[in-house]
Amino acid sequence: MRLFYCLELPDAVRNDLARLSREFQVRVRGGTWVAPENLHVTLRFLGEVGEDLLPSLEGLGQNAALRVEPFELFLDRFGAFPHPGRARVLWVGPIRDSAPFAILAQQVEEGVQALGFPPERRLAHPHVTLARLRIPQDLTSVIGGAAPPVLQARVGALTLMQSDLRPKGPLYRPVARWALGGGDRGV
Ligand code: 3AM
Repeated sequence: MRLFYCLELPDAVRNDLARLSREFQVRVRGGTWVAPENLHVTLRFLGEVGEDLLPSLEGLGQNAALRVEPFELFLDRFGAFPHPGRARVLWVGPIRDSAPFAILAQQVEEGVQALGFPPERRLAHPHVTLARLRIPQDLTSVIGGAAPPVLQARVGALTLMQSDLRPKGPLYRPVARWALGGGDRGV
């Protein structure tokens, strides 16, 4: 199974992001746009994983989720990876660093490395991918010309998500979900 840890977003925030995405779709050609129901914040991509690892991955998620209380993630800037001048990924994210996000990401990273996953070299950067561009584009003026987003998402849980790749786009299904700071939200 293909898995990743992520933060799910409230419906209202996904709806707002979907509207912003549609505005960009008019101006940016050649992108693969993330479906509104799939908009999320990735913490750690795991890739293809054997089912035998699930209990360990679930224990890890539970432990990590206990380390932080529910928090507000601001989504107040547009950006691009690797950079706007040569964009491959268009995203929305916070202007300021998010300490709870960084703690969660670090907990998960340490946990997966302890399970034998190779280290993720890049620091996890909180973002919601809106689009991926097969051919890199200069989005400097598109991003610079857009009114900054003013969104805020209440993050109450950590999710282990399964991704099934299909020709019409991935299908995401939560495998497990843990309330931040404890409690039980189930799936
Ligand atoms: O939320 P984003 O878009 O940053 O790009 C994929 C997405 O991240 C990423 O995992 C998230 C859920 O699919 N992803 C997909 N394949 C990947 C890979 N081989 C990958 N990240 C790293 N390596």
